[in-house]
Amino acid sequence: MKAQMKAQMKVVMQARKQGPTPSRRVGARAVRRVLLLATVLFAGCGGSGSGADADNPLATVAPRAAPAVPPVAVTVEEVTAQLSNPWSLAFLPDGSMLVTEKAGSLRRVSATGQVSAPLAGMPAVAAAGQGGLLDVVPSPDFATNRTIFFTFAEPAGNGNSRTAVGRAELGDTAVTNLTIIHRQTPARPGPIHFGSRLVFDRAGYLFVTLGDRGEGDRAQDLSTTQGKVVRIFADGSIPPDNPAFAQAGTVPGIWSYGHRNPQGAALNPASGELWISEHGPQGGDEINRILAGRNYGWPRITHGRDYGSGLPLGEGTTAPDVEPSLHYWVPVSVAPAGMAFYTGDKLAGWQGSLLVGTLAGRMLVQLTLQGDSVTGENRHLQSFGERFRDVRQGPDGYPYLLTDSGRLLRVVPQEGPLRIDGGPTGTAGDTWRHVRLPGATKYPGEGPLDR
Ligand SMILES: [Ca+2]
Repeated sequence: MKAQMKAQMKVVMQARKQGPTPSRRVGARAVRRVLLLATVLFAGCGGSGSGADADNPLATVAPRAAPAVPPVAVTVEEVTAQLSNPWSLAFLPDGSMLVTEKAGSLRRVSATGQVSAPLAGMPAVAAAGQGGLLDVVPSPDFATNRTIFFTFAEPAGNGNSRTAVGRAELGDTAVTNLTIIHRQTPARPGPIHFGSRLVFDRAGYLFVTLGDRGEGDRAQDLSTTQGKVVRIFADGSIPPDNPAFAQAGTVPGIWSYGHRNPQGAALNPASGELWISEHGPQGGDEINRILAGRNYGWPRITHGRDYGSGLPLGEGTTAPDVEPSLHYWVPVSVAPAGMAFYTGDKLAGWQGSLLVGTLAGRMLVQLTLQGDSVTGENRHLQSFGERFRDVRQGPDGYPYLLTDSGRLLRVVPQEGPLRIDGGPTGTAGDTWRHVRLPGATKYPGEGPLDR
């Protein structure tokens, strides 16, 4: 009974960290420029330790060098606020967008912010907790085949559900020729840790990130696809050149394992390799470079702690057979969600960065990179109080964001005077920006980030 209560408490706490916030619909608004609030630049704050220190997890944070070019301060323009728990954003060749809403609707959004009615022909989804209609991406050949791919929590009877990958042809008001090309195994009860992101690589392989469904040990068990990244062809078949594993009973399709709940993924434009974000437990959120056949550790090897008790989990933070994360957050979870590599030139100092939306952290994280190394972390848009669910680069070269509150936002340079000593105390309409003082751990009056 005690164990059951503890398990329920874990689910509640995880849902609190990663789950939805109530949707909010506001009256119709035209596209308008909204200088909602200031930005926060976080440069050069530094954990400088090397090696693990169990009593001071911050000491394990890799040094964060200040970027050579201080990144430009940013604010946002609101494209629309008419969405309900949007989860994923996909740009189409004509400049319009597809947006999934977690309750099950797929909508088209025009470049000027007009939101369509839900498209007909989409499957029923298990919309509860973290489950529902999740990712959407166009086919690499969309211009000729009008095909889209999406993930969703699929009802599987007896209160069970599983992450599934659908493929369909996109019309003006409906999708047609729906096929389910991949299903996570097995279906499980409970509304948590579905993953799930879809990424095509340059050769046309399709990566699917799959969560552990709240059963961490299954992430190390290759007889299930819980806590795995799988690689399939666009018709759902398994590529013959996927990695081979020694473990008996391995199910087909596995590309990598030991993942907890990867809710962000993108193809690195420099290397062509898959990178993902994943939620840790209490602390230990990660950015990972995904290599064929590798073990990413969960729940054996993690920087995260047990929910509630704060006790260390597993065997430690490193192991010879486990691929270390490129970047991780301790002791407080930022809850990383959708992410995108920024290749545009609209934001000075941002080109070549990895942009990561965060939920509990309520900020846009900009990770500066050198090759496959993370060299710095800048934190933006903290004053908005928004949970940033997805990040994509638009065809106009600006980053676009989805928020759990129902907004689609475009990130643009911040104009106006610089104010060095500010904290996140501004209100909508502020025209100044905040800069975190070098070395400061937080602003005077700034609350904890795990809200
Ligand atoms: Ca890991």
